[in-house]
Amino acid sequence: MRLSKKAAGFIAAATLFTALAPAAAAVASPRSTCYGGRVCLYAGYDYNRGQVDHWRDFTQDDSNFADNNWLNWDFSNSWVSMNNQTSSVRNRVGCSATLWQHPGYTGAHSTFTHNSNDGFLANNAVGNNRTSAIDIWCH
Ligand SMILES: [Ca+2]
Ligand SMILES: [Ca+2]
Repeated sequence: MRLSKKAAGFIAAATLFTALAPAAAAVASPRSTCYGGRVCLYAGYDYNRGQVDHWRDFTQDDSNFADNNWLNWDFSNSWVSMNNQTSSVRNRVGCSATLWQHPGYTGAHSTFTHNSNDGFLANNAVGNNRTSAIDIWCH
């Protein structure tokens, strides 16, 4: 069978798409879904899409992240401190939650309502890679 140039181009594009699709699916973090009753923090922008998958979720206040490590995608300990490393957040905890710049709930801060998402903390008051405490209002 002789293909027209246009048909051949379409087939090439379709083949390319098929080849790329599994890779594109793989870059989404398996932890980018944040389950009910939690606030989920991520070390990378856009809930770690295409990045090292360091994340952690919270169900209650934590006044100092200095003693918290990120979890890996498989829930194992990354042994990387999450202090001053948060870049995106999803809130599913059922009330507002505030991220604070300094331990003990001081300094710059940003509040996220229930069911909100922010994939880019650099344009928030708390800023990128500055969060050191979380205050969950429903407790
Ligand atoms: Ca802590
Ligand atoms: Ca933002």
